[in-house]
Amino acid sequence: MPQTDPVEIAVLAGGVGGSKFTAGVRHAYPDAGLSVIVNTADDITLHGLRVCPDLDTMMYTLGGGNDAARGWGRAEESWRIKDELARYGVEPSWFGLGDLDLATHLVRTQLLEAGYPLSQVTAALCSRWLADDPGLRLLPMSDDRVETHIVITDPESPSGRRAVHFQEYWVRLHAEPEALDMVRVGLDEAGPAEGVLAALAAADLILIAPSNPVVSIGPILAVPGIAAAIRSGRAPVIGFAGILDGAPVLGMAHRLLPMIGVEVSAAAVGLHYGARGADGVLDLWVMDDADASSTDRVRDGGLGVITTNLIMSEPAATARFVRKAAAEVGAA
Ligand code: FO1
Repeated sequence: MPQTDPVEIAVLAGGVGGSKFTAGVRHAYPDAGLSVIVNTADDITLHGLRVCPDLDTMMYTLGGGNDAARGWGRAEESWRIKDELARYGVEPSWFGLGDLDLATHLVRTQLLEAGYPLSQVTAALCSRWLADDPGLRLLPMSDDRVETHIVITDPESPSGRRAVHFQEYWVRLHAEPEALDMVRVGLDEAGPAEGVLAALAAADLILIAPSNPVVSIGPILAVPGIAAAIRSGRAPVIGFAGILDGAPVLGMAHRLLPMIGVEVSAAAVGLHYGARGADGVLDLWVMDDADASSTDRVRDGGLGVITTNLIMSEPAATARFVRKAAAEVGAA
């Protein structure tokens, strides 16, 4: 049967890995409508400003303004305000807002305080960064405030435990303390942001980026209504493993997977997302060739699987594996 390129694509993604992946999807399908549903459970308010790290990483990366070496924040950044805040002894000093980046958070915070939902604020910010690509839309997973907190041991607390914001766990504590539990504040009452359900309904292909399954993809799928819309939709759904040969390609997912009882392996993450027919969300799970020995395990779990080279060395490499996977579900 002849296959045609998808006209509309929806991607679920987190920050650094998610934006690399999305750049590859754009390379594969330059003419498709591309809606990226981005995790916002990493968001935090600092110095009175609302910071949305995954949305910003996505916006700067796709808009060509990111610092590629650092992975987050602006290229050619300076840190004068951060240094000045430190001179005042203002905390937190462990989270760096660059001078250029600060402008984004100032604009976002002002618009949010004026009453605009995050989805519209994001569209306003993207009208600068993504003006050259009108088919590309960044959608926060929710317009409601959702924040992941990680529970760690604290001998000084009466309960022996303490919950810290995900950013504190990730950036200040480098994910070193064992993650005992996770609280997603606001998630149960949250709903999909404006445009999210419409993007999923319009999609001819849904792609789950190789982002952190616990704190990036997990929150998106847990927003009430999103997983159900994916499961009941007409579009084939393909997930891509961010774990290769038992270790994350980027980030520290290995510090969080044990907390939700999932082994640190590509096969286990695929089975965790699950097959659509069995209450999961996937039609196809894509793992790196390094994990070829565990394809039977995934298939035995009722999930379709292929392996390929998943290293996102450049957008063209990502585009190759995305197209290969799409062909597998008849959506190349
Ligand atoms: N990551 C860091 O490791 N240190 C930082 O100081 C830091 C600041 C920062 C500021 C704005 C922003 O959008 C992202 C920032 N990140 C920083 C990245 C970041 O928050 C995390 O890597 C992600 O949330 C995990 O996906």
